[in-house]
Amino acid sequence: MQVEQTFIIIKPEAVARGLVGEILSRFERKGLTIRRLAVRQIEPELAKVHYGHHADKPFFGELIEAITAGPVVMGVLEGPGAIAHVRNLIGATDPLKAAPGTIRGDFALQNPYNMVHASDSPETARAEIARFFGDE
Ligand code: 3AN
Repeated sequence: MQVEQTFIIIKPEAVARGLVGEILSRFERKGLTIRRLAVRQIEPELAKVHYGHHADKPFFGELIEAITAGPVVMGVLEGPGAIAHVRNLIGATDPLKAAPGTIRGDFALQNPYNMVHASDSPETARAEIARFFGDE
């Protein structure tokens, strides 16, 4: 399997609830390697670029507010098939549909507070790593 890098954001609600260690530990236990990790406050301008594909949705404002509500922990995880493995570990977008045992299934009740963002394709992963870590 192809070794890949994927980009994650542990969202403000997860940081506020003290779940950073729990979430990172699930990725590490799976066998993924943490290549980059940073605590950051995402500015609204950057959030709007990150979620640009949702700009026309009724929940866009709420989504930007949620992701900028406080510090996040963002990172790059690496491993064979990392993009799909991380999507499996976080679960479905809607916490109501996310299976128990996944991060969203275990810790989230409703959108936009679904705890974690993760890239959904190699193209998105490359773009998001460049967007958030490109200047380092
Ligand atoms: P994912 O994060 O699983 O890739 P996307 O890209 O469809 O899913 O959605 C981006 C973010 O938008 C989700 N993480 C979630 O926080 C939020 N979101 C998606 N659908 C809704 C909704 N119906 N109401 C509020 N927020 C939503």
